[in-house]
Amino acid sequence: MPDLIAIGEPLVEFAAESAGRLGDVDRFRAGWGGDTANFVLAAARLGGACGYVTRVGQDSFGAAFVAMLETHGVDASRVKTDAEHHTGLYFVTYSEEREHRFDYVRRGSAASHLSGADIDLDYVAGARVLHVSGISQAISGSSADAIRLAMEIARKAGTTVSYDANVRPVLGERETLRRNFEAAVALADIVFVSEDDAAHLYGDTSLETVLDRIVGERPRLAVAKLGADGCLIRSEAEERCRVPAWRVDAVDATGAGDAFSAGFVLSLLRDAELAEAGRYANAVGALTASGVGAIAPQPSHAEVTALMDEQSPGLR
Ligand code: KDG
Repeated sequence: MPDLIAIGEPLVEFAAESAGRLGDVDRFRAGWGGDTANFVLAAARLGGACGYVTRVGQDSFGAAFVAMLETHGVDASRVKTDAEHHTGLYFVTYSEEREHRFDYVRRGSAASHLSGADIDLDYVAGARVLHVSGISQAISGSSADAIRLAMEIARKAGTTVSYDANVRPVLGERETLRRNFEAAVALADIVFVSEDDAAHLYGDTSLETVLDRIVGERPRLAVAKLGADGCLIRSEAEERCRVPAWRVDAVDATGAGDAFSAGFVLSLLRDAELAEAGRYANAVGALTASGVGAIAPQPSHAEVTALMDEQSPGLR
């Protein structure tokens, strides 16, 4: 049984190799993305025992995705192949100012047909951590139901529930995304948000207040991912901890937040203190942002500790 499982949608990724709009760029690097897939692969690369739950199409993409999971040691026994629907994909382009844009081909995808029937209760209950996200909820009503079921099972079984808001405005109305977020917060133990997530859901409300409100509900931890500014952790013990970022040359932030969350959760599983988990997660996110694509640049545990030792000897 894996320690850590995630549920959601994997995507074939085409990441632009130069700045420009879709249509102007002529070279794309093919890879993999999908926020929960990014999470689970990052955790596996860092040494975690992981499993993934999803539906892929009965197409070359689906078969290649399963093979890729297996190559990385991720349990794919709960990945179903759907003969009727395709595996989703997306293009990543960016402007000269490094503003990223995602264009998806995912409507009606195999993963958007996830439902409660795809959730193996014992698999969820047997894991130490379940990780899901706002994207997993937003891709369809049946997927949102499946996520809710999995979170409820995890909660009853004492499996830690990790939830990343990952708000994608293109996937739904603000009200629906906020409802999904609040439903998940009521069932989660650890909640991750970015500044953009918080701003889209709660407008001008300060990030500190958003974190306080989250911890005022059920979660014992709320973590704001601040990219080049590191992270801010709020615990139920009313402790606030700001952890600065490591210095790297960032090239492409796609998936860096998902890898951050994986590093944070894995670090806690390894009994790290909060600040230590924040430092480790910042290093995982920073190294992921140093290469093109969501999954290809994800670091190993040794690469993460090497960065930490190089920039702050003796302090992990
Ligand atoms: O966090 C990165 C993800 O957003 C990216 O890999 C694609 O899952 C994706 C999505 O739905 O945006």
